[in-house]
Amino acid sequence: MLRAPLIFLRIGWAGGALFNGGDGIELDETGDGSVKANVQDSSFDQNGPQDPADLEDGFDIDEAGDGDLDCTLKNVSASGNFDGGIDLDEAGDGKLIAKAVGLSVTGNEADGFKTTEEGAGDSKVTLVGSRIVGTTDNDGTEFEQEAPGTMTVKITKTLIASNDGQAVNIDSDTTGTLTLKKNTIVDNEEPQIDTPAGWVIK
Ligand SMILES: [Ca+2]
Ligand SMILES: [Ca+2]
Ligand SMILES: [Ca+2]
Ligand SMILES: [Ca+2]
Repeated sequence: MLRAPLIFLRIGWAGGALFNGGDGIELDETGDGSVKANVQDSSFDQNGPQDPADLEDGFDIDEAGDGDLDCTLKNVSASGNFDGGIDLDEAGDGKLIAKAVGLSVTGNEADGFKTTEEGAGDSKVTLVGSRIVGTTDNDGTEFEQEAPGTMTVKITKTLIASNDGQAVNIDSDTTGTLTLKKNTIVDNEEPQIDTPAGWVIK
């Protein structure tokens, strides 16, 4: 039996990508396999100005077809990018798992931290001890989920402040649970927490 291929991305020890014209990191996977990313102590700042009609992100992973996207970020910075800070997309069959601890996302133009799950599969997002501050033209965080599947978002000990949009924008056509504990959520431009009808907020 053939095993589905796996792309394993590992960046650490003061790695990263700074001051690039395009994305800091862009990884597009389109086959049957999964993407597993483990990134720590790295910075993806000030990227993306090259094409004014298509500005780009600090850290951008797209997974498509069968397979999962599983991304862990520890002590990562994605700030001052000309589009979004962190942008994780899973499509087709498979689930999205995103965990960020000590993430610092400041002064990006678009969403600071965004995840998207499409097609069959669940979505689980965990954000701990992080700073999501000062987007200039979009939400602090945005989490998207498409049926079928369920979604769990848990945000703990995180500052979400002064973003030019919503603090937490959940766009889901399925049920889900948002858990918020010990966060500071202040001075965002639009109503600060936005969840779909029927969601459970703890
Ligand atoms: Ca795939
Ligand atoms: Ca997939
Ligand atoms: Ca999926
Ligand atoms: Ca789904």
